[in-house]
Amino acid sequence: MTDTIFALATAPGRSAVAVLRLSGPGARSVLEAIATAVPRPRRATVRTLRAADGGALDQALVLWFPAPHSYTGEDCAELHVHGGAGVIDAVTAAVLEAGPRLARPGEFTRRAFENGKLGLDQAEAVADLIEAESQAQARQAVHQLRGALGLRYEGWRSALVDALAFLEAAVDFADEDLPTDVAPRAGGPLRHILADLDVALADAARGRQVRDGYRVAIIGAPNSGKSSLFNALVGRDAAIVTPIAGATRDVIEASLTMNDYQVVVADMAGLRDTVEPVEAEGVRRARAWASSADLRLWIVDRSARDGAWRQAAPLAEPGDLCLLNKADLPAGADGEAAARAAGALGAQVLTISLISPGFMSIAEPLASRLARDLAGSEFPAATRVRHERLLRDARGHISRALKGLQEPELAAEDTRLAIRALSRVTGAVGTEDILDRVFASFCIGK
Ligand SMILES: Nc1nc2c(ncn2[C@@H]2O[C@H](COP(=O)(O)OP(=O)(O)OP(=O)(O)O)[C@@H](O)[C@H]2O)c(=O)[nH]1
Ligand SMILES: [Mg+2]
Repeated sequence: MTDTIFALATAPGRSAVAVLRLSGPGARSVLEAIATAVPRPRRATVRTLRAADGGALDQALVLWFPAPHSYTGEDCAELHVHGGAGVIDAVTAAVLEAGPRLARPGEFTRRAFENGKLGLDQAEAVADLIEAESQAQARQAVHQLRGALGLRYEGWRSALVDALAFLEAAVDFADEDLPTDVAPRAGGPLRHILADLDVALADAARGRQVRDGYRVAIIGAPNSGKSSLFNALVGRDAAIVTPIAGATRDVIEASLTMNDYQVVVADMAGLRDTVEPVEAEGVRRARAWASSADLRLWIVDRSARDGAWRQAAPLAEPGDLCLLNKADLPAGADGEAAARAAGALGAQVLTISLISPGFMSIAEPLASRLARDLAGSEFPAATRVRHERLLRDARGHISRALKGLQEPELAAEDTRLAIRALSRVTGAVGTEDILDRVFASFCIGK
């Protein structure tokens, strides 16, 4: 028997309306205690909420969702009260007195999952939707919440079950006069799914880039203007800018929205060989962050002639943006040398100046780079590392099954393992520890 849980579902603080939620077998008796009677199902009804001593607490909108037609699948109620701390506290006290306990983070959605209202992928989408900062993140999460991701996995799963039927027939009726080519018939569907999974895996990185933010690293020699660029991008003096080389040591991250996408930009230490331990650690962290970033803005002091730009060259990748900065100063030899190296690598080269506003035109190339990398990625088959890992597992098993079709028993076992991996994405097969991990990231009241 489950207990009855209760939580504030809206953000704490002053607001026009606050929503309090209840779920569980005791929801009905709570409404009877504080709202006199239970309203008609799914009809917004105005009621005076009262404390146990009969004192009026608020004039509220009360909603009643009897099981199983509710978010959690249990008896649920919502109280839309005036959003002041005094009202919320008083109503909370009255509700708790009537029996329920406070909900843990994500507990409503966990109950919805356990009662078959949502797949695990959809429960994850609920959390993503609440966390979404950009519209692209929200679109991706809504699509997943509506079941699009689960449907794709279900399609693959059922095609695998078809393939498994051939393999099992070959095992079960090995001694009877079944056509000899029954196991190889599993090959067609298996190859088809394998190709689909390859496409999905290639797209998985983009799904994560939308969900977690597209990571942009600003790299370059000390004093080249990295912090100046960082401040210009984030629109405030977030990092210290000085003429002294080696000013920035820590990796400083900031999140911004660009063309509907969430972008995480990082300023970091200038790359150079140094024996100074703090700076050396900064350089190590900068290299690590930059090499796992989705894009690098490689900034070069075009007026310099000391060759310091070379330190960043090994980190640069095709498609990165190389920015020849300080175009307002007379050109040194470094600008041209760096431009040649970057061009040879397949990086795009732009000349800018961060102190003359007219030269600062990096927003446009950055936006088109984002569009190129992320467009069409809003509905990928994997939006979390968890999905990607399971896709990879399934792919491995299918490819083994394909190689071993002459031994249908082993191929059948591999196919079963692939089915299991895909079923884990929606939680059709799952273990407690995965559930605990997924729901731990939720906020209370959801
Ligand atoms: N003339 C000129 N100076 C610039 C330009 N961009 C940055 N600077 C100056 O160059 C100096 C270094 O700039 P920062 O942005 O601190 O450089 P950094 O790459 O972050 O330096 P470190 O953190 O030490 O690695 C500062 O004095 C800036 O004002 C530019 O386009 N033209
Ligand atoms: Mg700096």
